[in-house]
Amino acid sequence: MESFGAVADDHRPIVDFAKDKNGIDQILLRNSKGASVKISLHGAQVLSWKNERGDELLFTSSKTVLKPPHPVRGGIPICFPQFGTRGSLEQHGFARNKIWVVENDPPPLPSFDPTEKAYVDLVLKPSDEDLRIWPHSFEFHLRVSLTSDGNLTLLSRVRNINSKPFSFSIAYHTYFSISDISEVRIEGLETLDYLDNLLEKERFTEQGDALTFESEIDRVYLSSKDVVAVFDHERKRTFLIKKEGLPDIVVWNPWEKKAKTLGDLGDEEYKHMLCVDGAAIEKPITLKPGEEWTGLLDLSVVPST
Ligand code: TA6
Repeated sequence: MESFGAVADDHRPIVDFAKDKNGIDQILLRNSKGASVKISLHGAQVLSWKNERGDELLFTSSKTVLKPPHPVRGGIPICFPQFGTRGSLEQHGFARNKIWVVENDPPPLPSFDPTEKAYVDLVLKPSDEDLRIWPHSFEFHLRVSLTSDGNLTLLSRVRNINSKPFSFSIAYHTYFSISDISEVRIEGLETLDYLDNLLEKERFTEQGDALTFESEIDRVYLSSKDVVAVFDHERKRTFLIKKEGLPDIVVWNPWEKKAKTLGDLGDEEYKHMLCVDGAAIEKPITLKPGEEWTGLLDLSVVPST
């Protein structure tokens, strides 16, 4: 398993590198208060996000397969260039099953203050095989940051590298660790329309109060506000999901019956996870040659009663 060496001193964030048991590079970000984020180059998948007390904030199944081409059942798999299944692409696209590359000289980002964040820049460019499956020349630049306050941010830039125009959908399939699905509610989705994946993507309208959970849920909420809150009553903590360029929110919990069909999820583990994903699904993003899309996902945790 990986072991990271450097120790954050009182003044600067740390970026450290190691390899997992399959020899795949992982990056560990740490801030001066002791919070941390771990990312695998396999899929540029965030595997862990811990607060300064060392509490794990993301869910990872005890039965996950930590070996490509399987995406890890947990953390934050990046679903690109599509969410769901359509055409020749695999479920949720190929980006989460590819090895990304650390980028030392990314395209410049305005008004970014490196002194107050631990961050790593990763990039995915299509292989010849990818171009056969999805014939569009793109670059996906991803900056994963851990702020001095312990927020986890994913800043994505997808660029059309002089290919013909193409469209993509995207979702950051975020598995939040929760005390129990019966203790959780989501605020910020009230009165929104949603597509119900359990009912052939039929369109419905959410009622006027917070979303709670009594059974399997698999929905794409449309044109949501740029802040959504996930309250965990038992743990007295609230996840805040802030986003830009990501109009939709996916909410997914497989519940008992579906959980039993997932070989990489424990039968009872559905109780301790909830996916609430910043996404752009209903209206895929179209890029002309040379155009670039930017999306930001900013996750934080605040105490709540
Ligand atoms: O809406 C979320 C969803 O599409 C569910 O239908 C379920 O398939 C989930 O993603 C997990 O997908 P995965 O390919 O990671 O097993």
